[in-house]
Amino acid sequence: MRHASDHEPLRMRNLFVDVAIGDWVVPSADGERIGHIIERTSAFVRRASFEGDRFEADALAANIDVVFLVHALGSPPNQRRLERELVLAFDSGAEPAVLLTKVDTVDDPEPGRAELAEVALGVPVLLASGLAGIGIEPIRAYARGNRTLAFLGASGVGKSTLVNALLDDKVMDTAAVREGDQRGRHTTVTAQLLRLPGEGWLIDTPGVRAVSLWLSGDGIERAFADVFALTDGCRFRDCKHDREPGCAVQRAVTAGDLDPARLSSLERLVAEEAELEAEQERFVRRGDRRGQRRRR
Ligand SMILES: Nc1nc2c(ncn2[C@@H]2O[C@H](COP(=O)(O)OP(=O)(O)OP(=O)(O)O)[C@@H](O)[C@H]2O)c(=O)[nH]1
Ligand SMILES: [Mg+2]
Ligand SMILES: [Zn+2]
Repeated sequence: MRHASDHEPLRMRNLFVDVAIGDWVVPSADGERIGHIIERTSAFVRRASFEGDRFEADALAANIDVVFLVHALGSPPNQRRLERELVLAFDSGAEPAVLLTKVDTVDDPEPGRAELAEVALGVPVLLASGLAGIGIEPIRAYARGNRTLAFLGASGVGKSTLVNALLDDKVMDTAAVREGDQRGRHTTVTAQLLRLPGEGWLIDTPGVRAVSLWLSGDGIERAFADVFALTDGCRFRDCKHDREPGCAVQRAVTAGDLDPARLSSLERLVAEEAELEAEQERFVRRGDRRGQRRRR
């Protein structure tokens, strides 16, 4: 059995096998291909792309224990992006945490932290700076018990800089973000699994622009537990939370207890998920028909 992080096995990537960083693979008898992938304990999976009618999953990391959703302080807090990431993180089977980097770039991290913590219910929010060496130990503590951590986030938020701080070594290349919009330059191009000093493993991933949903388990329900809790108070069981009388969700919006943007975000994600499920059904049916034709 070999770990997909060793560069050699990664080159065995065969067609139609979706092998991700962190996967354990069994080589074929001739050692040329991947025989099979050991069942994953967790995986952070997004939809491969927005466009086209291709129904494809993209596993960003597998067999992780803790997935850190990395955002940079100093850039405008992006609640909508974090919500999507949390859905995928809850569905991954790993434990989610939010990691706010570049704490050295702001006078007061509190406003940015509070805004993101608002949508990260029951999820720890850590502050750190890879460059200034702040908040490194608490991250390392998550690796105790030889656990595997993974960093996920947009390009330029400072994932690799943190990796270097955690490893006490410049293992990963980093590059300056663009002036003005703080966008990264996609410096990290392949995911890497690295050994942490002492114990544990760390996966650095290339920054991803789009976080499209993949088929969800209870990720949406968990990421939006506050809104789902409200729906219990709606008068009608089939309430659409739109203009029905006695809607507890709309009541919360009116009272200022629920951000209408968060509600729209939830609706968008539910719709995206429904579309994905419908697409999958079409895909399965097409597959069935093809199978039947072959049998005739
Ligand atoms: N001031 C400050 N700058 C940081 C910090 N962390 C990273 N940076 C800078 O932000 C830029 C991008 O950092 P990277 O670590 O390469 O970002 P990344 O998330 O790995 O980006 P990709 O590999 O493109 O996904 C670099 O210029 C870093 O020096 C920090 O804590 N404070
Ligand atoms: Mg990087
Ligand atoms: Zn309602």
